[in-house]
Amino acid sequence: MSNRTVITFGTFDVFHVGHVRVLQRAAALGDRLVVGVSADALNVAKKGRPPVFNQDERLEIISALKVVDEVFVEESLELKRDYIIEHGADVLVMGDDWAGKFDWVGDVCEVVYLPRTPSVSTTGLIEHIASLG
Ligand code: C2G
Repeated sequence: MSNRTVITFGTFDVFHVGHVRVLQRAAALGDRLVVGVSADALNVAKKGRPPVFNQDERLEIISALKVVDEVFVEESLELKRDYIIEHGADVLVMGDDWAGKFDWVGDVCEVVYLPRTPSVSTTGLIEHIASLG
């Protein structure tokens, strides 16, 4: 089908190659990629700490990528279905660290979980950088 819209979500803090690969693979599943970037407050609620880069900076980074067509702030995980409908998404893509967690939106769109890129994570990078002293 033409004009297939893909939507994905993430914090994308301390942007790395795992992030760019999941976005490229998500974009390849359709014609248009919309990205919900987690709000700073959502991050504090989920992970107990604010991101290194604030939401305006993370939105600026994600919107500069050529595979990304549109970005918005994700305020709550529970609003996922509303965001999907609002952006007319045909498929939700998430990394497989979320496998099964968003199957409940399967009534409004297809749900695909992609394998994570091994051996790279924001937490690992923060620890690595801190260890450099
Ligand atoms: N990712 C990946 N490989 C890695 C690290 C991350 O494929 N080595 C993917 C994740 O699976 C996710 C995306 O990159 O699909 C963004 O990762 P995070 O910033 O860690 O996203 P998260 O904080 O889990 O936020 O609504 C859900 C949340 O907004 C997801």
